[in-house]
Amino acid sequence: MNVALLCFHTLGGSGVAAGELGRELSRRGHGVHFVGAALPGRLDPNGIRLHAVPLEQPPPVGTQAFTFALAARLVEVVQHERIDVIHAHYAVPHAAAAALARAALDGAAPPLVLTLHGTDVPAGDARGGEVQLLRKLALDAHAVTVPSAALETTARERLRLPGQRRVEVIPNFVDTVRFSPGADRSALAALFPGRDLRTARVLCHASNFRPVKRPLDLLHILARVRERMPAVLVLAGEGPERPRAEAEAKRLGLSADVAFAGAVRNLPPLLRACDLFLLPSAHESFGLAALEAMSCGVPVVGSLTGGLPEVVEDGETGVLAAPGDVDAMAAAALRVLSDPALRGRLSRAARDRAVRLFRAEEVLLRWEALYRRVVEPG
Ligand code: GMT
Repeated sequence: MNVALLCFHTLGGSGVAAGELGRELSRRGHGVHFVGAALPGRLDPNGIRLHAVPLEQPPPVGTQAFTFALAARLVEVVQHERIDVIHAHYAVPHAAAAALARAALDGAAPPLVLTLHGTDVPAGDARGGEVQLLRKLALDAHAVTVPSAALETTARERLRLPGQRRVEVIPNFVDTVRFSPGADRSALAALFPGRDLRTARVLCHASNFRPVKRPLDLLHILARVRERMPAVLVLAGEGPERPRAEAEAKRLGLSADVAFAGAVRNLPPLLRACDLFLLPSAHESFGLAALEAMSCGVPVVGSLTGGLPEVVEDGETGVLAAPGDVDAMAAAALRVLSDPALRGRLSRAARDRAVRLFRAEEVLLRWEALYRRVVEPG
């Protein structure tokens, strides 16, 4: 099958998920065509085509009209590459551009699969026009998917979707071979040069540092853990809240114990080197970073919110507490880090859950079945 994938290329869960999907589809012999500004951050171009659409469009299209340029490119890609299915990750701009392209292609338009990732579902107080547009996109798509049952409920409610509009839960997945457990801690050497970390516990977090990730909570958790045991924190990723996080680390006197690793392309060696993954977000529709940590055998302490409990089994593969409850998360982190038997049990269960429920090979079968269903309905 030839699949046109539209997604964000910047670091962030939806782009990572779409990139991993492209990689796996290509591995399985499908034609993979990304249409967008760039390939998703972590993806190697081997065997994968990028049909580039510069973010900055020259006049008269202008800088604000990326959606239009994306739709125009998609029309050409469909016409030249015998595309069987368009898969848009995130409603705006990707499904919006796909809908525009499909309108222009008319009878020759391939079916559209829309995957909602969470922050593209309108907030409870969103304007009526926005809800109406997103609702129309969801109703017109040939299939709508979400990564968690929690997001299905929210999407149905906020978009006022009728019962007959099927919304399929297809979880994000992880390459359990690449993201595997191991004892190698050498990835930490460059982050804490000259530091002997043999007795220190290593906490870790990866995200795009948006406010929803509550990055300051990470530092407050570390501060509490540090009162009881030597510990350091590795923060992977880039985003708008990073400067505030750096300032808070300094204010708390933690600068030497916090490493800002920036955008990390090769995450598994870093995850493997860590004892605990933190995800204290205000909200998560899934929590792909937590799944990748679990696949490396790293337990998770995070927020009891959205779809995260569908990934992290509370008490079995990590510990979840109310978003913002730093005391509870710090207490959980201390419990796990000071009890090797408990940490070992959570670690094994985390890896086991990732392999059992979220293995790339299994989830890919569901994507292939869904593509077949929309390409050859009935
Ligand atoms: O969490 C982010 O800031 C990135 C965001 C995105 O849209 O790229 O991630 C969302 O999609 C991911 C992939 O499905 C999920 O794992 C994240 O939980 C979800 N983020 C939120 O719901 C806040």
